[in-house]
Amino acid sequence: MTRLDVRGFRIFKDDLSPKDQAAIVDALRHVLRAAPLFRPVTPSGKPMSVRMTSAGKYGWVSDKKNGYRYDPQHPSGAPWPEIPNSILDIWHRHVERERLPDCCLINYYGEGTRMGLHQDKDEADFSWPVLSVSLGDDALFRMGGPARGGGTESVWLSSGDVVVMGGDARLAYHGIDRLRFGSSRLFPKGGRVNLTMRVVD
Ligand code: MD6
Ligand code: FE
Repeated sequence: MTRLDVRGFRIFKDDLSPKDQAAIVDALRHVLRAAPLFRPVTPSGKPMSVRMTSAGKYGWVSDKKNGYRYDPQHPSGAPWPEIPNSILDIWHRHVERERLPDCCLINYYGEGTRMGLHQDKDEADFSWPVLSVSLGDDALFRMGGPARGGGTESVWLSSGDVVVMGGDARLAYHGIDRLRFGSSRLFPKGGRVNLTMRVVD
């Protein structure tokens, strides 16, 4: 079985119409005003190349002193803004169990940005899926298995695509190798935004 057929990895190409995408971008402008993008630093002291912020009860943050974690506050000390309804609607459409996500992590990829292979494992309950929304430029998503060093497989994600990682895929290693910078017109200056919704507690 190939990696991308792993039970629990689901990709919905063009799940969001151009109109849906524009509405989400609009809602994100308000979120970014309340919670500006920042550059997290890994526990080993390296600044990440993506810039991030969050909405919801918790945001995902990292710095050298305290490492990777969920925090109820933006690094500025302000609480995170609420997750916009236009984004929660996507969760409700794909996740049957009745609970809202606690966090919508917002990742911004500029030209040359990548994200190394990682697992999402700072959450308490892996029976909840992580739902990801791609907006803007195409990105090459790579997925492996539950351990580092196994085989991997890649797929291009485009604006409006939704990925659900649950079940056996929930703890699979994954990352973004590169962008096709400027491939989308959604953001006038190019780039990609990836939203991931998570249940944290
Ligand atoms: C990205 N995505 O698409 C990075 N994590 O930019 C993720 O790291 C991710 O797509 C958990 C579940 C789905 C994802
Ligand atoms: Fe991830």
